[in-house]
Amino acid sequence: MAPLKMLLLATLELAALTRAAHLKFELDLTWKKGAPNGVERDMIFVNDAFPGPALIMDEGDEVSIAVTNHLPFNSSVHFHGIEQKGTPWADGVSGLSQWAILPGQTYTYKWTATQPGTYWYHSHDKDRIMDGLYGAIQIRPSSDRDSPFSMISNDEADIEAMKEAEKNANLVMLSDWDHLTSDAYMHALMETGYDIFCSDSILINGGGSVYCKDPEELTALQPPQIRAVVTEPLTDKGCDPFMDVLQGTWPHHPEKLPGGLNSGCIPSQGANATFQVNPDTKWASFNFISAASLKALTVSIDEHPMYVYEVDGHYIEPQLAHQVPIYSGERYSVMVKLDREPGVYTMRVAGNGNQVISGFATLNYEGGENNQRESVPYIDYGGVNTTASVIPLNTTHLPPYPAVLPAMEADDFHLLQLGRINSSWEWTLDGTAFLPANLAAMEPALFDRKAPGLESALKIETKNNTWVDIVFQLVIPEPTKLQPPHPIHKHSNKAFLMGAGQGKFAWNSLQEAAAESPESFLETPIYRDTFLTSPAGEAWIAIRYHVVNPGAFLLHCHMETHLSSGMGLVLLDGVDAWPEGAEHVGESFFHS
Ligand SMILES: *[C@@H]1O[C@H](CO)[C@@H](O)[C@H](O)[C@H]1NC(C)=O
Ligand SMILES: *[C@@H]1O[C@H](CO)[C@@H](O)[C@H](O)[C@H]1NC(C)=O
Ligand SMILES: *[C@@H]1O[C@H](CO)[C@@H](O)[C@H](O)[C@H]1NC(C)=O
Ligand SMILES: *[C@@H]1O[C@H](CO)[C@@H](O)[C@H](O)[C@H]1NC(C)=O
Ligand SMILES: *[C@@H]1O[C@H](CO)[C@@H](O)[C@H](O)[C@H]1NC(C)=O
Ligand SMILES: *[C@@H]1O[C@H](CO)[C@@H](O)[C@H](O)[C@H]1NC(C)=O
Ligand SMILES: [Cu+2]
Repeated sequence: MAPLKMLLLATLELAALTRAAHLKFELDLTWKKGAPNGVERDMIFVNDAFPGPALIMDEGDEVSIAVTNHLPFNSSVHFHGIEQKGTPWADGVSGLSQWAILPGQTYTYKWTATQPGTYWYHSHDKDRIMDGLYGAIQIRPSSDRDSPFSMISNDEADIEAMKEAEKNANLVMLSDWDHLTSDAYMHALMETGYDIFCSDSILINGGGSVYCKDPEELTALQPPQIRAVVTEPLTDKGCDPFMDVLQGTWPHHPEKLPGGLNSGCIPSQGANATFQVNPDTKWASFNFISAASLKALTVSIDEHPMYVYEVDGHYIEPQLAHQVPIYSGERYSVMVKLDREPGVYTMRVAGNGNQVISGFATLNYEGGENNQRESVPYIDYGGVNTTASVIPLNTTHLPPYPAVLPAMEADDFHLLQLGRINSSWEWTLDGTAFLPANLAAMEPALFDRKAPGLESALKIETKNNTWVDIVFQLVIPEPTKLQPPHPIHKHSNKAFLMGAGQGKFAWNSLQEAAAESPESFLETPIYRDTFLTSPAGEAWIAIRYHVVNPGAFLLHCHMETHLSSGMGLVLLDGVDAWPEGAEHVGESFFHS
């Protein structure tokens, strides 16, 4: 056997060496019936799969991805976290980087896999992520990249095993799932006036179930800090009751609430995803991607500590944790040692604060199928640690590896006021101006950044090769006590989280703030593409980014209902170096 295996390996390596740097993918979008959690509904499939197929490539590859829209509505596909340097036509936001792809049309996205790591693709039209349009992207690092695995173990064999595990990573798409289509879900918000954020299931790689439990039991599982505000019992779906502290005092129409949406749980069963691992490989990598539309999540794998080594597609100095919080759009890749007795271990993905709910998958050791022992959880059904020795990931300590630093000072400063506007469910990034509701039907801003449709939009214009600071200030009017943490996603290149603080940001620049309130600033800024605002009352976070890629990009909350209701703005980046003739280039990617 051995010589054969070696031969096979040799052939594979040769294949890798001679492999074309151009990769072609085709994604075919269709609208069909499916039942990921046992309940049938209309949903989106990509190449007949849900989630869509993973796009796996190597650093440096040039990829072309032909998306054919067989859906009964407009669409586009965004490649989340891909910097699109020099390819602003391929960012996939209709109204900004391209015309929408009409039913029957094909648009070919072309970009270069410049940065290794874990990314994903998803719909960027209305809130169609809720209908299932998403899939993973993995860009495997080139062999000369310095990896941080020697900070996990100094044993050469271990480091080699981790590199192999990274290459053959288990891509884990986490999502929340609803029995209503995205249109029906949004309609329920508009009709009732409520901010509804209740899901039927948590799915792991598209598999899950509806679990119903006694409301009393669910209420007891709610994290204590949330319980302090949400004093009434949860519903039988583990969802928050409609209280003024959460919803404010705008007009509401409870009689228009669809049955089963916030309460009225009916159990159903789908499959649990399984991850087969071979303990001989010693290490396994799990690359978590949150495609959740509404839910904050926490992940853990029973009895398996995780070394978090990559955040939003960038290496960090590995951090040991037993549970990792993950918000919409974020990615965390973790290295796990396969040193437990062969058996079956549960992966748990629980709601983190805004619903008591869980989804499950299993880690199956080869040769452990007959082991009947139940694995011991680090977290319960509500996402709370089961013992005091459980280590949560410290999300303010994620040093990039190798170190990446922002400029010491920025050229430009923007302070945004985040909050609800006009109703419980409508959100804004700055208090007044909205992202135009008809964005997807507009002429792309990339083609004409002075287009009349953009006039009313909230936007930030920048010059190329400048550094820009943006502060996100939460505004919490009485009687509401909380805002959900907003995962703010920046398209194109990554940014730095510089600091965070309570109360009002009372300065005119980050330099000024850092001088007066140094404790609010991170010693090691965090380098990523999704930034979480604080859930704890009036508070702010500050980010800094380098403008390197002229084009029209979105900055927005990744909670689908928030983005749909207006929580986004347009970054017109590098207007002094704006691409010439963008329209002609853009049109060339379409074919019927
Ligand atoms: C999935 O895993 C959970 C937790 O272990 C279990 O309760 C449930 O029955 C499993 N579902 C299926 C279909 O096996
Ligand atoms: C969970 O962790 C917290 C903080 O470390 C600790 O105070 C608490 O007791 C833990 N919960 C349990 C059930 O041990
Ligand atoms: C988390 O990291 C920050 C930044 O390094 C540090 O100040 C803080 O003490 C850490 N928190 C915990 C609980 O370790
Ligand atoms: C809020 O509602 C008022 C009254 O209907 C309307 O004039 C205004 O445009 C709305 N604000 C936004 C930002 O949509
Ligand atoms: C679909 O896109 C076209 C062309 O961009 C636009 O005219 C139309 O209004 C869009 N349809 C919807 C329902 O948004
Ligand atoms: C924009 O600035 C970046 C950083 O200096 C530079 O690499 C890039 O070439 C510039 N782009 C254009 C189109 O000038
Ligand atoms: Cu939000």
